[in-house]
Amino acid sequence: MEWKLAIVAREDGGRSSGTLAGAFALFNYVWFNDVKPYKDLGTLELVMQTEKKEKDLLKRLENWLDFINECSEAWAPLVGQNKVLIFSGDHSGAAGIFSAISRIWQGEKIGVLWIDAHADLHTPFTSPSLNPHGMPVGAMLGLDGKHIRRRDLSDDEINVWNTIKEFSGRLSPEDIFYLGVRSLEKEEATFIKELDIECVSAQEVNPLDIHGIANRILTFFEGYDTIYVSFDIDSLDSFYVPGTGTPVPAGLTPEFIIELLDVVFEQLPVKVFEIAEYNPLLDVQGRTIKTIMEILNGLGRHFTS
Ligand SMILES: [Mn+2]
Repeated sequence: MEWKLAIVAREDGGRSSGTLAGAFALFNYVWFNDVKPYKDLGTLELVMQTEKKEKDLLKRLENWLDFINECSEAWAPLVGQNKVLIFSGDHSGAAGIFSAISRIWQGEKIGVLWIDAHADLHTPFTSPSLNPHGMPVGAMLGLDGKHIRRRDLSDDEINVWNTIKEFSGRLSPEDIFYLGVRSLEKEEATFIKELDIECVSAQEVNPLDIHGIANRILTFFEGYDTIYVSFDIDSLDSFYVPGTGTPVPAGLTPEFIIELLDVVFEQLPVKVFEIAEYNPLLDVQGRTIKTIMEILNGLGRHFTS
């Protein structure tokens, strides 16, 4: 099994344009600056959805569903048995990535380590913003949240949402571990409580106890065959990553992420590592891409084929 590099990206899931450019900027940076070992990884065919931003919820859900289907039907077969480093766009793309993972490693025990300032657990019933990038985990878990809904949906909207849930793969609440969460809406907090989802918030992270947290993650995923690490850069403190749609202060440090993921990559069968939500149009003096490259450099030894 070798690591490959891929761009699997969309940006209609968020409010600001620029996350598609972000996926390409990371790829170009690796390519033109000869960043090892990443430049030497073979690249997989890209999946990119360039639909312009829609206001209408039904249209946004339909576009998202198209992306998810392309990931699982056209892209998944190209992955073969390789491992993939993915530069993605807005975080709604994760539902497509997970649909592909569910297909590729069908029958295996699959776990998700979701590193993010947000839980991305909303549904069209509960979301205040209606941005799909706040809903990928809601889709993967097949949630509705009608009992805590902010609105009713039309029959067409419900049909598309049901299809999105069906095609986003099958994730159980006991198979996902949240790290770095610190900006929750009340509906998301309710879901985490009701579904008893494992969550280590940013406030609970003691940077001096990396091994304590690493051990919790390793114990949680004991016996799993495939781990998907979905890394939303806004899990990091906003100081390090101004170039993202929803920066949040009081987050993780790059050093912490490097040391923690070093253990995770060493000890767990990580087969997909996704870096999401980089937006170069919002960056300040290249600080964000520097942070991301620092993290990639720190983890380089795990990606040599
Ligand atoms: Mn996210």
